[in-house]
Amino acid sequence: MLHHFAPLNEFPLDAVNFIAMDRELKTFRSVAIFLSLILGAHLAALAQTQPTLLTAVDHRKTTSLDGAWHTIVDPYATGLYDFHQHLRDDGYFQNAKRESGDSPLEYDFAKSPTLKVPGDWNTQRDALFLYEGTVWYQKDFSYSKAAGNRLFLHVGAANYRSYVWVNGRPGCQHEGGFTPFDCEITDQITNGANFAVIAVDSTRLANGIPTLQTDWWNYGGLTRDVSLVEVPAQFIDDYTLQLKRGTKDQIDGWVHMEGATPGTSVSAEIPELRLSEKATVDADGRAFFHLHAPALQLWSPEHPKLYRVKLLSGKDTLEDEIGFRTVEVHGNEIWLNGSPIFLRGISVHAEAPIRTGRAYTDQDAQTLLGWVRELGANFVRLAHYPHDERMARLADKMGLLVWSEVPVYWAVQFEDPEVLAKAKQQLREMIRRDRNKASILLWSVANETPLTPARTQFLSTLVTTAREEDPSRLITAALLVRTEGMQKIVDDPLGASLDVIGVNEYIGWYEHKPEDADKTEWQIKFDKPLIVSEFGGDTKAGLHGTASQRWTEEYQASLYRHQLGMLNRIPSLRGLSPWILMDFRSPRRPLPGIQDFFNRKGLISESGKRKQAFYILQKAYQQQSVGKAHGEHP
Ligand code: GCB
Repeated sequence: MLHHFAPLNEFPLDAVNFIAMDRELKTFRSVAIFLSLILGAHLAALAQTQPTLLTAVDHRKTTSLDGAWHTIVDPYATGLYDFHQHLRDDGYFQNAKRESGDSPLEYDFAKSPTLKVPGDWNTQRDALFLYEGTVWYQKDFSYSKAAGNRLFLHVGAANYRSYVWVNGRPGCQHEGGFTPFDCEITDQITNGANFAVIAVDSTRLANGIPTLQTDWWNYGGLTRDVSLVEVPAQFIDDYTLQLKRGTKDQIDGWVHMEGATPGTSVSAEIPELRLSEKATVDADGRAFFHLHAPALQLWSPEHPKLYRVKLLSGKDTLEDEIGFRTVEVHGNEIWLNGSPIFLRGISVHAEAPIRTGRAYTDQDAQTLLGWVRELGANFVRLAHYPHDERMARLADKMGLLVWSEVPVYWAVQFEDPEVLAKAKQQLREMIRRDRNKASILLWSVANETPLTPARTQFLSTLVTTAREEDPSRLITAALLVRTEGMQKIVDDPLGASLDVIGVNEYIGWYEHKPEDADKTEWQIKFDKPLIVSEFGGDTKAGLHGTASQRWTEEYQASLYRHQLGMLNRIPSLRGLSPWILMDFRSPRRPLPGIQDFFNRKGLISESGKRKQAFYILQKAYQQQSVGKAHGEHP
C-alpha cells in the first residue's frame, strides 16, 4: 500500500545495526571507528553511542520536549544524502539558518509546518496518512545544566528508526518502534539556547522486528513522550525489587549505579513498612538487597497494593511505586501469591480510542483499561509490541495482570543473527522498562511464527534472554495450532521451552463455522498452563442479520458463544485473551463499507460502540462461567 523509500541510512551504517543496542556486539567499537574514518565524524559518532536505558523516567524530574516540533517530510532522505547518494556534511541536522558559501539553502525548519509530539504523523496530516519514510523533527529549547551532571534525551518510542542530533552534533541512533531510548547529550548541550533534530524513518524492513507484514498500521513518528533527564555523575539507571518466589515477606533485588566506583553506598527504603537498608555497589555497579518485610500486603487483582519505594545514592534519588506478589507455575496451573488463578482477559492494540492513531495519553490508557475492567476481566494481553509505559502503570493501579510482548510477529528473518540481535535488544528494553511493575505476569517472545528449526532456535534463545533479564516472570509465546479434521493439536516444539503455552485459533472465522467449535477436540502435548491468546471474527458495529451472516454482530456473538463452550472443555485452560477489545487500523483490511482499513474483530468499535459479543464475554467473565471448572481459589 505504501511508498517505499531508501531508509535514511541505507548504506554502510546499516551493517552496524547501530543502536549499540546489544551489549554483546563486541566488534561494535572497532566497526564504529572504521566508520568514523570513512563517513565523517557526525554519523560515525552517532553509531558509537551506547544508549543508557534509564528506568522509571516517568518518576524522575524531567524537562518535557513534548509539543509542536517543526517537521520536514523527506521521502528521498535528501537531508542526509547529496544527489550522488553521498553523505552530506551539511545535512538538515545542522538546522542552518542562512546560506554559507555558494550553494543555496533549500530547507528551513523555522518556516516548516509543525507536528505534535507525541503523536503519529499519519493521523495528524492527511498527506501523511499513507506515508512510510523519513520525517525530520526540529525543536528549539533553552536549558541550563548544573556543572558535573549528565544529560539524556529520552524518547519514549519512535517508529521505526531514529537519528538524534543536538545543536548539530550527533547524539545516537535507535532501531525499534516501541521501546524507549536515551541519548546522552551531556557534551552537546550548552547553557541557554539549544536545538534538537530527530530524523524518524518508518520504512518497513525485511530484516526488521517486526518485518514487512503486520496486521496493524505502521504509524510513524515520535509516538511517545520526549524529555530531557538530568542526573548526577553517579546515578541509578536500573533496579529490580521483587518478592522472592515461594515467600510472602522476602523482597530481593538490586540497584545498578552508572558511573559509580565499587563500594559506593546505596539505600533502599519502603517508608510505609519502616524498611530501610544500605548496600554497596560491586565491580559491576550493582548493590544487592534482601529486605525482610513481615507486614507486607501482597499485590493482587482484588487488592492492588503499591508501596512507595525510595532509592538513594549520593546525589541521586528515585522513587517508584511497586507492588509485591509472586507468580509461579505448578503443573498446569498458574499461581499468584500461592493460589491458582484463571486469567479472564482480552487482547488490546495500542490504538487510540475515538480519535484513532497511536495511543499515548493517560486518557487513552484509562479508556482502554476502563473497558477491560467493564468487561469483568482480570487480565490483558498488550499485543503485539510493548505499549506505552502508562498502560502497565495503570494496570498496576487497577489490579490487571498483563501479558507484554515483543513484535517478533509472523515471518521475521529467523536465520539472520542481526535480526536476532534486534529482537533481543527490544526484549531487553521492554523488560528493563517494566520489570518492576507488579501487573506484568507474562513476557511473550513471539506471535504466530512459522514452524522451522531456525525459528525454534531463535525463539528459544529469546526465552533464555528473557529468563536472564527477569527470572521472576513467566515466559510465553502465541503459537499456531495444527489442525487435523476436527482436531486441534498443540505440539509446537517451542512449547518445551515455555512456562505457559499461548495459542491462537480462528475456528468460525478463518476456518469452519462457529458451531464447529462444539465438535472440536483438543490434543495438547504439554502438561503446562494453556492460554488461548486469540480467537474472534470481524463484525461491523451496528450491522445486523442472522447468526450465519458474516460481518454481523449476531455472527460474532454466536462465534463467542460456541468458543466459550469449547474452551471450557480444555482441562489445562488457564486463561483467554480473545481478539480483540477495540477495532484497529490495518492496511490488510480494505473491504469497503465494512472494514475500510480497520480490523473489525473488536468487541467495541473505534468510536466506542459496544457490539453484542462484548456482552456475551462480559457475562461469562462476571459469572465466571468460563474457566470455573479449573479450581481457581478466589
Ligand atoms: C492473528 C494475529 C493478529 C491478527 C489476527 C486477525 O492471528 O495474531 O495480529 O490481527 O490474527 O485478525 O487475523
